[in-house]
Amino acid sequence: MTTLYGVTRSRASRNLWLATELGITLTQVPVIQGYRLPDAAAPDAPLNTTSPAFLAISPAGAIPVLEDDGFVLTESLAINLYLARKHGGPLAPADAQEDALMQQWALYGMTSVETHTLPILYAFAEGRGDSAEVAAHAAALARPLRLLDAHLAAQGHMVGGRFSVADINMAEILRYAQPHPTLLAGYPALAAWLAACQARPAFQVMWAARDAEPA
Ligand SMILES: N[C@@H](CCC(=O)N[C@@H](CS)C(=O)NCC(=O)O)C(=O)O
Repeated sequence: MTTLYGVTRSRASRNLWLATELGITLTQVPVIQGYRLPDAAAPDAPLNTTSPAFLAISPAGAIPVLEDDGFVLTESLAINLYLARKHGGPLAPADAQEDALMQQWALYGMTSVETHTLPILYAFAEGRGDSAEVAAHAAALARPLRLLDAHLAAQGHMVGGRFSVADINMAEILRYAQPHPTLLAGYPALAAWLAACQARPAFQVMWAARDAEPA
């Protein structure tokens, strides 16, 4: 059995999207972020990232976590790369070079892009969309967004000229910037690619499940 710990309103969304693309079933255990609860330690609190039972599975105390027949893996992008490789097909790397490129983009996305898109998501959710903090993160994104726009204009997709796990990983990272009304519009190839990714039926399945969860 393959279990995914994490509510859909978390980075588990990228794993759930991939699972639907792959046609595999992940048994989802909806562990919620402790900080979203009024009292994460209360005896009647739902299973959350501070629950001893969850920490016993993953001492890192963050979601998502994958458990695949006893094999435990953290880090949402590593989980996606593992699932893609395990199940194969066009979503997975075709050779060692594609594998390396998919890792390269995952690391770039996590270190150079998500560090700026996630604060933008939070700021808009908390009514701070016009803050200096958002402006600073938007400015810091200029170089990565230029790079990604040129890459997508030339290649159409992140790796191998086809839709793959690398597109899911980067699209989910960029989704966090979408509450910003103008940021992505200046990058037409990127914006068109992101719209196409999010028009995929598997994304829509994940998005409907996310919407069905309490905010
Ligand atoms: N780099 C990690 C980040 C994991 C992470 O921070 N997850 C958040 C939810 S998206 C979390 O569990 N936060 C709970 C907490 O910090 O207590 C990944 O991509 O999986």
